[in-house]
Amino acid sequence: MPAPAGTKRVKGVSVYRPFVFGSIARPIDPNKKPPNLPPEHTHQWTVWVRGVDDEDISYWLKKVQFKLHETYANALRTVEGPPFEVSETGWGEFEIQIKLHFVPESNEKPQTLWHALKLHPYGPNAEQEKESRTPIISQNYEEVVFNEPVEQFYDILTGNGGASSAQQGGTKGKGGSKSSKQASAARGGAGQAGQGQGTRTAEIPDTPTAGNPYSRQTERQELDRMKEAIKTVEQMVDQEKKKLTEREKTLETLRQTEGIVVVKKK
Ligand code: SLL
Repeated sequence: MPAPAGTKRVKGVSVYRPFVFGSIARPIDPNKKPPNLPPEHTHQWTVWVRGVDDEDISYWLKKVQFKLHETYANALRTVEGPPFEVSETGWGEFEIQIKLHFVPESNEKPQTLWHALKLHPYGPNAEQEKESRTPIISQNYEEVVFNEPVEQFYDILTGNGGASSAQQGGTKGKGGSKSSKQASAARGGAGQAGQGQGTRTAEIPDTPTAGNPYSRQTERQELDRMKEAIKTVEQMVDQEKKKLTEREKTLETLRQTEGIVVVKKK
């Protein structure tokens, strides 16, 4: 029996789409505090889900639900279109539940992730940053993986193929004024060449094109950058190891010459 329309899956294919989620928080200047704000609210913050480099992701992401701490009125905030973000004020840090709802053509269940809202500086420059009221940004990169997407969603994801996807692409592009051709390229599509009756393919193009940063070339560059970064980290680890060995030597010498008793911390 043939699969019902809209449920036939593209076998053996996984499509990845990157995005970022995170938050920015700023302390409220007590001298400029709006009078209607509860006195205990010390920070203003925004939490978001967006495309890398603010790329439009509304062709696959339909709706985002942010579940705030129960101390907030109407803790469940539903954002029906981009920008997928919520701005609030408050006094405390907490975990925000983020539920991603995909476009209906995807036939996919929602996915949930968590973001730890950060209000206070952390790390080595925390004191300085507190002093200067530096905004606290906490952002994560993520990829959603669509395993064996249904055909019509695959077409939307890749900007590939027939009239149906061009039409869907056009209506999905809430984000702005992209022509359907641009919108389709911006999808990171496999088949810019395959306007019309292209065969379905998950091939990544060799070089990037306007609006489509995903290519073998960018992939190679990214790998090179990672290799460089690994080298640097290895060098740093080596240096730290050397320092440690030196310190242990010095300690040993001190122990022997001064008769110092070293108390080990538990
Ligand atoms: C804490 N576990 O104790 C956390 C909870 C909750 C923060 C933080 C609510 C603001 C409002 C607000 O800032 N909640 O009153 O609407 O730190």
